[in-house]
Amino acid sequence: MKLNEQTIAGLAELLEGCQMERRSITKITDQHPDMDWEDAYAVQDRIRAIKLGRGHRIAGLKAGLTSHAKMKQMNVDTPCFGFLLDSYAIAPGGECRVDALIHPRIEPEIVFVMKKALRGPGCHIGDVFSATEYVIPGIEVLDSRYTDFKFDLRSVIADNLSASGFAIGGVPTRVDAQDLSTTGLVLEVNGRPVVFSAGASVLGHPATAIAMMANELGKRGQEIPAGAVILSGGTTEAVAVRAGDSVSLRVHGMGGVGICFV
Ligand code: 0L1
Ligand code: MG
Repeated sequence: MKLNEQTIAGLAELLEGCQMERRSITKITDQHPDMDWEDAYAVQDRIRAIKLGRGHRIAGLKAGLTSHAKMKQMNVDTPCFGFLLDSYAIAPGGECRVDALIHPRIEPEIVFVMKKALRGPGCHIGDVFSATEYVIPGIEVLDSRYTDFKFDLRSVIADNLSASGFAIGGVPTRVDAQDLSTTGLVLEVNGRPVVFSAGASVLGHPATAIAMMANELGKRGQEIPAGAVILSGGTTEAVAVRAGDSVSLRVHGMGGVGICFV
């Protein structure tokens, strides 16, 4: 690690404050060019502690930057991992308030709900299959605390991967009921299909993202707990939304989920 405790705590307060006050900043590596991955996850861990201290609860985990479309859009080359809070959950068909956000974007995702804990290292896709209760469609709402979503990998890890909201819904489906790599996803905004993708856009198969997450957490002595809800990562680049937009995701064989921005 390159940063001291005090700097990590200060960065966590800064980013969390931006989220609370709906303001954006330039990426933190501009001021701290030496910070490394460990520092970035330490800032994220510190933000989680602040949120838990305020009475929020962890609702799940997220993998991010797991598709080449996303990596290209954000100019990064490695997936990364973060957490979801209970306050981020949006009921299927529910509303998401834009005035609480800086510059929201949405992503279509395949969500895994786990029945068994998973701990790396050495975790592979077969382990993910046997630990998964079901998969289900999900829409993630992103809201980077960095101006114009301009960040690098370390900065976005520290900012908990722009996490801000998620809705899951549709038909809970066995992970082996269909080939998730050839499963098609259609994201519509105001009834107009805007992005199309297949599960394979996430690292060849979305379960790969879950295995990578277990292995990455394992390096830090942590695991994916039984019961975890996990966003496996956007299958396409994210789409900007604004108040008045109604969005829906349909996933072949798994139904769909929709939300409105107000
Ligand atoms: O896949 C993701 O959830 C991406 C998270 C962070 C990058 C972004 O804000 O687009
Ligand atoms: Mg995502």
